[in-house]
Amino acid sequence: MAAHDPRLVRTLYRSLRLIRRAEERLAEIYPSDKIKSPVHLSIGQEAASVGVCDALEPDDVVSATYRGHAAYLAKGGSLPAMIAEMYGKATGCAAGKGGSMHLVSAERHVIGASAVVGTNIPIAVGHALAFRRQGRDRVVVCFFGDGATEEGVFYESLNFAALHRLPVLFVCENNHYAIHEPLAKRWATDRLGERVATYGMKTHLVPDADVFAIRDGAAAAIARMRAGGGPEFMECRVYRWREHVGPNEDYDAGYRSRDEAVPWMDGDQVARLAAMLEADVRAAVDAEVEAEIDAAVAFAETSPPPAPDALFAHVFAG
Ligand SMILES: Cc1ncc(C[n+]2csc(CCOP(=O)(O)OP(=O)(O)O)c2C)c(N)n1
Ligand SMILES: [Mg+2]
Repeated sequence: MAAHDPRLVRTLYRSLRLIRRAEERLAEIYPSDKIKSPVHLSIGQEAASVGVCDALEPDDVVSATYRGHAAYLAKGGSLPAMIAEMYGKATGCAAGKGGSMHLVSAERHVIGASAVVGTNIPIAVGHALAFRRQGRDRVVVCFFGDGATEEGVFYESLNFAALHRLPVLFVCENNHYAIHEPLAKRWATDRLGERVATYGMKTHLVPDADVFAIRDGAAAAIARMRAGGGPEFMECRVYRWREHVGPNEDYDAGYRSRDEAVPWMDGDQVARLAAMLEADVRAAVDAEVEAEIDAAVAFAETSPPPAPDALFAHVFAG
């Protein structure tokens, strides 16, 4: 296999490592009750967001879910604003009103997320329709989970996007579970790409969370989309290492075993890319990441809470 460009390895590693370490820190902080919202961690799943977002231009749009820390950060969303948001502070990316499930970054074109499964999909398609009508070559990436593919609106959105050849890359982060329900109890076949292909779009499967395969697949799809090739679909199989919601592991909860997780942990992309770097490069990245996280936590801790009258801003009724 050809060696990967060391600059690319460094870039992807930095993003993977930042997301991993930020979420590990959030998990440590969580029991203190400083974080005022539920947290759905992406630990173990980071490669999907990092690989895809590396293939995007700054102006491209990302639409994520309530499990959205990784996509928000991979697209360049501010870490201090993310942690402040989780603390419910005025400096949060949604002014402290949304919490972990509603990350947003207008500057980085991360559109507002929703806790309602599947609802970001038609909104992402709407953005792609707007770009098409404006004659712009910006693209939209829409992230969602395997459970979201069971929502009717997923299929309506595929159909509409394919019919109008809209520039949207649908990315399913298939972590094999919707809360505690495994795929085998939900789908008669796991051939998701084949189902999607019948709507008239190219589909891709990355079965092992390989961040380079995800990045290269996304880059090729996005280049075709910019040239008017219409939507594409990518399934990234990943594994959620922690509980569905919250900071802990839950291998004793009765719905899965640690044995199932072991091959995914052995294939961890953060460790894989760390091992590809020269020791001094890796140490420098790690130190930068820790300093960035320390500063972001300090920012959240010292930021003011929203003023009481902020309750009446951004509401429909006066
Ligand atoms: C429309 C809707 N139905 C049910 C729920 C409850 N719910 C929250 S997360 C979730 C699981 C979704 O699984 P998946 O799409 O695979 O995403 P994951 O949490 O695995 O990232 C469900 C059913 C919801 N939030 N919205
Ligand atoms: Mg899932």
